[in-house]
Amino acid sequence: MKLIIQIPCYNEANTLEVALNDLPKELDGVDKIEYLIINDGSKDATVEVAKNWGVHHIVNFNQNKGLARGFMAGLDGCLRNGADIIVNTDADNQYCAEDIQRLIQPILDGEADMVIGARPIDETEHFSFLKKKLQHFGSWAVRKASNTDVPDAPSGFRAMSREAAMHINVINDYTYTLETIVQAGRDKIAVTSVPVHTNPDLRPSRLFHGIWSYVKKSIVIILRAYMMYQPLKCFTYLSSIPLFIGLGIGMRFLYLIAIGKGYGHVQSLILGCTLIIIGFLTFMIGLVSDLMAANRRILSDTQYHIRRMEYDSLAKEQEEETALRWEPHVVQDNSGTLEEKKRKQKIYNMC
Ligand SMILES: Nc1nc2c(ncn2[C@@H]2O[C@H](COP(=O)(O)OP(=O)(O)O)[C@@H](O)[C@H]2O)c(=O)[nH]1
Ligand SMILES: [Mg+2]
Repeated sequence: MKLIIQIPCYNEANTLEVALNDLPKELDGVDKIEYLIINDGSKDATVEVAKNWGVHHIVNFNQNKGLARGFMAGLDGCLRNGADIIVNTDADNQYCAEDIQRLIQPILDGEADMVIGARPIDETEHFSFLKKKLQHFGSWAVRKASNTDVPDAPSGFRAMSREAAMHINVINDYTYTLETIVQAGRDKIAVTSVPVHTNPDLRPSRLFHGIWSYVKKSIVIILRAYMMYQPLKCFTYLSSIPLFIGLGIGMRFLYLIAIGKGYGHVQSLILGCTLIIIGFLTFMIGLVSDLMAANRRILSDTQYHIRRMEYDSLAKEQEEETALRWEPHVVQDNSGTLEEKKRKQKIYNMC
């Protein structure tokens, strides 16, 4: 059983070493632990700190691409290198690394494929009152959208089985935390949560740029993810509003005609008809989106099988290679087709 602990980093030279020093060197039920950092175009000495510390893998972006893409690139690096379990934690040492055993236990026991570390949000001193409320609200919305019972959805401290990681796709650029839970819940991946501890704050959050930008981005991410998975339900709810108002106005018009007072109410007839048409078109968009969602399901199934074939053979190659040589190596950005990835894989082997 191989565990890879990944840490997304953007300008984390000051705190990364503290976070790395706290990581466990051995765990029950795990034969091998490796460490991977994702350097997302840092302008400081993040990579040097990671190299000097001796992390096994560095996924390197020359330019900042955002946490969500960094997270996905990290998963890619972990899967290539044969991780059976992947743990994600933060470079500012926010999460207590001693809880990693607790985090991976449900996966080792075969009870879950994704485990989210739930922080004691109300007891966290450096979270403002508003941030605490927003985190609770975000978690509630994610629970509704994902049909799971995750108490702390924005938590970045999480463990994933190899299988779950191969199913995950993040399409927004901001954060992976909310979307991955909606995806996992809707794809019927077993998601659970365990309580975890946090460490004192080493620096302020870089992702929380004020209430409104946080709320706006979170709402868009949750709605988008929900629409991807439940488009018919979503558009049916949306279409029902103009449809019922339009029908109400239309009935009133018919009633007025019936009692001989229809004259002079043509405007309400036009409004009623317009609302009914809008409602009908919205419902039709729901039907089309539902067909697209069916296609997306087939595509993601195909992607999963391709990933499985690719990652399993790459992981085997990596194992043979690292048996000959052990030193930190740089994984380049590997977006693109399977063939392109294989070409890049050669570059990666030579680094
Ligand atoms: N890849 C990547 N990671 C980032 C970026 N911004 C922040 N991070 C990392 O995401 C993690 C959480 O960021 P942090 O500022 O602590 O946000 P918090 O979770 O709100 O406390 C840290 O490990 C950061 O280094 C980014 O633009 N790209
Ligand atoms: Mg933090």
